[in-house]
Amino acid sequence: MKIGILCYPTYGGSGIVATELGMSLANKGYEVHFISSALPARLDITNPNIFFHKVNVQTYPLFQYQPYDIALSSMIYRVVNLYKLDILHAHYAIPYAYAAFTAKQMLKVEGKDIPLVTTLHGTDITLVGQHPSYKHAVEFSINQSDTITSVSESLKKDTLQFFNIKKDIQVITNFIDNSEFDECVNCDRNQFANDDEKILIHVSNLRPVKRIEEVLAIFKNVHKKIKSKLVIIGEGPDMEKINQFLEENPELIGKIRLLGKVNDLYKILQLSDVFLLPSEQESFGLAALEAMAANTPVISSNAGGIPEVNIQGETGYLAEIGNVEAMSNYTIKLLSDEKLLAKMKINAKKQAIKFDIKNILPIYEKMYEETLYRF
Ligand code: GMT
Repeated sequence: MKIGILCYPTYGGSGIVATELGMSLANKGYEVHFISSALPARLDITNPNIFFHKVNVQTYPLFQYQPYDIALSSMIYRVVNLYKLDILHAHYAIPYAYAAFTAKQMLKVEGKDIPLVTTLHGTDITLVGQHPSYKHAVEFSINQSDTITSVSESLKKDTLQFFNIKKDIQVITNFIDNSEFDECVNCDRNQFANDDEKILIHVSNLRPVKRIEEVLAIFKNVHKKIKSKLVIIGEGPDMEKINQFLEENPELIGKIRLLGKVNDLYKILQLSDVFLLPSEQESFGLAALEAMAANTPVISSNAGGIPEVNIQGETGYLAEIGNVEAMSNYTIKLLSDEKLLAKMKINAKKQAIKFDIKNILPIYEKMYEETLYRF
């Protein structure tokens, strides 16, 4: 089967899921064509079954906004024709489902067509997609997809609540390749903390929805009771809030490490004791799953699909969105009880194994086959 994957190339969750899915399919012998504005961050282009097609946007002074979606539709149309693709898989409704629909119309004029799968990832439904300036086109293009999948039950529910969707939505969760989380060799915990200190970690794109100010507030509370350090990985618009916090809390300077984007994320997760995820919205929480695969329990909010991944009292603890006190108390409880921490680390890993790529990839394969069969 020849599959075209349309995705964002950046470190965001949807791009990572699309890339890891495509690479796993390529390893199984599928021919996978990535269509994106840049080479996806984790894509191994040396695999002979993987092809990358860059969407070229020509800039022209007349345009205040360059017409990316037209260039994208054009590229999808060209790749489908040139490489005789069997199926298209759009990751994130905006603009991928819409651009793929347009490409399908171009093909139809020539008496051809191709089935389209759209995977909804989260903010395309819960945040951006609902905005009046996008809503109608998003709803239309989701309904025009031949198969719709969402990454959690919670996102499916939100999609059905916010949009008038006329087709079934299949839930196929995020996944993780546990083989990439082998025992940590040459891992030096002392790079981040002294032997008597615990390591708290947060990984995100530091957008407002991640509530970095709550990560900092939780750490402040925890640090009063437990010797600890906070490691923050990622870059984004709310980075400035961290500096502001340090200006207001100079006693914590040197206790918080901001690492930006890193290549050895798994290694650092494996060195950590607890992962903080107080998000306001989270369709699934891939970052939490990555932490669990690295034996790290999660203290989180109960937003969106997080409770489908982080299990209360088993793999970590959850509290109402915004309840910093509860999340702080849970973290203190966990970090001050070595037995509990050891047990939750094991439980976290067990949970990550349930979401292993080996279990989820066959669901995607079956979904492609069924889509082709129905088409
Ligand atoms: O979390 C982000 O802001 C990135 C975003 C994306 O679209 O790239 O992630 C979303 O998709 C991930 C993969 O399916 C999910 O695990 C994240 O929970 C989801 N983020 C939100 O819903 C905020």
